[in-house]
Amino acid sequence: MAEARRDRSAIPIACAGAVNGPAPTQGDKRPKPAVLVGAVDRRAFLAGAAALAAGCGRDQPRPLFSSDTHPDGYPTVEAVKEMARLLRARTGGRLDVKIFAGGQLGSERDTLEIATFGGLDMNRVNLAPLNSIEPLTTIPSLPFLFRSTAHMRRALDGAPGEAILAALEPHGLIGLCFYDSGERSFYNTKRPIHTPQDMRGMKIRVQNSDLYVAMVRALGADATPMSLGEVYQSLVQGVIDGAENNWPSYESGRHYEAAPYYSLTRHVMAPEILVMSKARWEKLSAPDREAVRGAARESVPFMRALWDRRVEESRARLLAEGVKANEVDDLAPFVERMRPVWSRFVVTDAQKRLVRMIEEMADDA
Ligand code: GTR
Repeated sequence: MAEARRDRSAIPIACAGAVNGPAPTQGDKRPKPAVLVGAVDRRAFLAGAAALAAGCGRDQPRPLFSSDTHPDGYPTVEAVKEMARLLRARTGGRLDVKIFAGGQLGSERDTLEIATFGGLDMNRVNLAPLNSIEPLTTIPSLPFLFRSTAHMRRALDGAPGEAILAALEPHGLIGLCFYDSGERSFYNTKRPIHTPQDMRGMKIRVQNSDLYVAMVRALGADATPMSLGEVYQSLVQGVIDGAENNWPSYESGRHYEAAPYYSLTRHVMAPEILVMSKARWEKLSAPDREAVRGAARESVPFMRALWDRRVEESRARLLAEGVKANEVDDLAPFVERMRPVWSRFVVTDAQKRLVRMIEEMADDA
């Protein structure tokens, strides 16, 4: 965060297509060590953008710069590529998106802050780092809220989703669409988890969100917030004992190599979100805004199909690699301990309304 703050004054609105930012490594499915690479690339990105911003002609086409913590090939990155394809088709190639994948521009929290101030055009993040910015984003992150994937999709495609996207605008962000992130479960280096007692005293990495800290503490474990790019090393070095994520991220970050016990608690189904900086949005004409929003929304079914396939592929591959996955026969003790965090994080009337709306929705999509 401190780094993002320092950089802020130097961050221009990204402009023109010729910024020589670092190209995502094609075909490299492994995440880059975001902490090390990110710092260097971010400087290069900002320096390049600053140099070009000065000489950028008004009608010169300029791609929207978009960040993603995941590497090329991951469903979220492929979804934004699809969005870019639709956008190009709709605007005769005038509008395009350049994706900086693999956490090249920094952690989700840092890049969100940069987007908020207009230094980055678009960002694909999980809802977690938005929890401290907008309370409504906390709702889909609540443990054991969604009853099924269909229920989650229905809520996000409907009025609750619209309310969350709209709530971001006062924070300098335009919510474009939600992408799937599946079910998150705990994994660790030590043993299978069947009951909360199995997690006692374990150091569990969480995303930068007070809600996630509270969830893990409620289970009797120690919560350690850190960015995704730091998790692999921290597991290897024993700084943490475990973390929680969906199958594709557990695979893609190679966390399974160090933490082979994956226990299917399925405690959270918080989605991903694609946001745009309001500063950049306001520079678009009304038809261009429509094209951007339309392309983002139309990339959602594409992403979901990709996601469903990827979850199955990741699961099958990791089981074949020897990951020790276990079902949790009795989830009740997890629900009992984690559910009380709702009352701490659902405090405003708008949040309560949203919870009610989601709970009353049917499961079928
Ligand atoms: C992934 C998600 C990322 C990030 C990551 C994490 O599932 O796609 O956006 O939130 O989890 O745990 O940091």
